[in-house]
Amino acid sequence: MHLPLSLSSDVHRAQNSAAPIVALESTIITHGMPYPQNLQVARQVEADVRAAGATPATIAVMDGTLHVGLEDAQLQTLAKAQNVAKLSRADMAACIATGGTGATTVAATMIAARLAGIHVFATGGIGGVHRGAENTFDISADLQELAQTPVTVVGAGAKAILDLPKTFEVLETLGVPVIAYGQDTLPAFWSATSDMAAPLRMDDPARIAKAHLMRAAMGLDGGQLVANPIPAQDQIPSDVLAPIIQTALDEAAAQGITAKAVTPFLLSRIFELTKGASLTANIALVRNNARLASAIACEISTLSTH
Ligand code: PSU
Ligand code: MN
Repeated sequence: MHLPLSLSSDVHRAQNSAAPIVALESTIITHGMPYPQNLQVARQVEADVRAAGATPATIAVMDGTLHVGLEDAQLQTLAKAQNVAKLSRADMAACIATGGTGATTVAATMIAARLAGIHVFATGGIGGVHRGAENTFDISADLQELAQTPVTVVGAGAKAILDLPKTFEVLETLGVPVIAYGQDTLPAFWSATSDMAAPLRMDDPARIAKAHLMRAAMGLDGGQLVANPIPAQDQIPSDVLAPIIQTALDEAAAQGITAKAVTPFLLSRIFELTKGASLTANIALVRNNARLASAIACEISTLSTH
């Protein structure tokens, strides 16, 4: 079976010259942020990657084709679209096979990045173990993907709507390296720090690049999670957010929100309850992650060609 995979002209050019490429996801555009900020952020993050010396490859399925690198018109279509599918490992192939359109989550973006030979991917924060997972069993497929697909994912840790200690326990069980960038504690998405000690710490993109390549040299499956703290001036302290997250969680439970709808519901309620402050912080952290991912991608391409 032939896979309809389309590279943008920029990504194609970068691939041919072994230049650094950074994968970007599209669920954050369709399900993570409201229009029109989602479109502005998608364009801004691509510009941040270029300014840092790498080529951006935003990934999505459109009309049955897996796109690695989107043209601006395609970004606009996605940003404005209603009811776009949110694709993960389970439903990505079915969407492509049936000619559908869908945005890629962290898991699906990692799969596409691997197919296109891209080593590094920037997002906001990965999915993980939801609070109350002992009853709902709601654990993001992002975690299993990190255990099996060799892509280094740069995020501000996992989203703080989750049960963060359980999320990091599962990553440890799955053998996923979690590397805090520049600090000893794990970041907590909208907040730069937490009381959780980081399993690994690195202060330099070149080291992260070497660790990525060493895993490949050892034949280890799976990727790395780089937990990059939001810049201190952009963060929202966790004690300010805690009651707001709790309100959003209570509303989700009362309204019977389940499965894929949980994360988008919580993010949009927290946006409303913080009067937009959560979105401002989310934008700052995504841009920060795109810059670090670009630096890592540049180091990987230097190390690979010498
Ligand atoms: N980072 C953000 N906002 C988002 C996401 C990441 O700043 O909306 C998305 C990613 O696509 C991630 C998904 O894979 O949230 C997690 O969804 P779930 O909890 O349903 O697995
Ligand atoms: Mn889920």
